[in-house]
Amino acid sequence: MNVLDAPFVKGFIRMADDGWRQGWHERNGGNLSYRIRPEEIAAVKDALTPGEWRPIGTDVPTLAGEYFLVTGSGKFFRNASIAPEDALCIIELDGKGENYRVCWGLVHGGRPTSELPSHLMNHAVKTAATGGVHRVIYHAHPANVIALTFVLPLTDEAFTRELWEMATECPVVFPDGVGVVPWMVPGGREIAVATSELMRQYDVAIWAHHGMFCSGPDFDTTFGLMHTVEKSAEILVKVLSMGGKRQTIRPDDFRALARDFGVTLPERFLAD
Ligand code: 2HA
Ligand code: ZN
Repeated sequence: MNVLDAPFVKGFIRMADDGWRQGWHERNGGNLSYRIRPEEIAAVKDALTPGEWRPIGTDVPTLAGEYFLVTGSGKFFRNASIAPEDALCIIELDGKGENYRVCWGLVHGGRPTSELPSHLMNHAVKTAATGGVHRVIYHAHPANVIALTFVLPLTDEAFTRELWEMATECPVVFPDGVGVVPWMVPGGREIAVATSELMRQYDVAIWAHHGMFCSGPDFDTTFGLMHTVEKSAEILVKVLSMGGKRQTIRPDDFRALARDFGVTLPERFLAD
């Protein structure tokens, strides 16, 4: 099969386009990666032309031999649907999970996303935590979440509680809460380790003064999670701009919601 005809590639490109249209991907901002299923890679095997092995910059032994579809470093989400063979690539990991090689895409050269260490370490943590159900890691630069990192305390507790309060659906969509990474230099192993530590507990990690990472089992769920968190952040920005909350959802309201919707909300996010 032609790579561009594969349903997982079409789903990936649609998600990249949707993120661009939301305004989350100025210039080359953001990156997306998908852990390809064995039967999906088998279907496009004839179209793959493996290049040279290169170091990932970290090691992910539990992902050895796996294939990923990822955005390219310096590539624009805006172009993902117009020139996918230039903006995207399929990479294969070696038997130790220390090196990768490009097997398709990046036809004008280049490398996978600059955030490859964070993507792959997050994939490793989430794949283990979900018994293999996990597939998608998404990094975007949504303005309202970023704005809040200049105003709220940079703690998991503050961000989780404030975001939950801004829309009743939030505790149901992300009952585990959200994690916050303090400002760090992007692109390297250090921020990848900090992010993947948070991903053990959460499906969302906010990078202070930079953006957000979301994880999920498919494109819809992962995009929907980014969308829900950013919408909630937008409401909070509006509320703060109108002089702050006069009333809100109270801890006992959250407990009642959790009971009816069958989710467990950690009490550490429900302090009075
Ligand atoms: O430019 O978003 O974090 C891609 C990025 C780096
Ligand atoms: Zn970024």
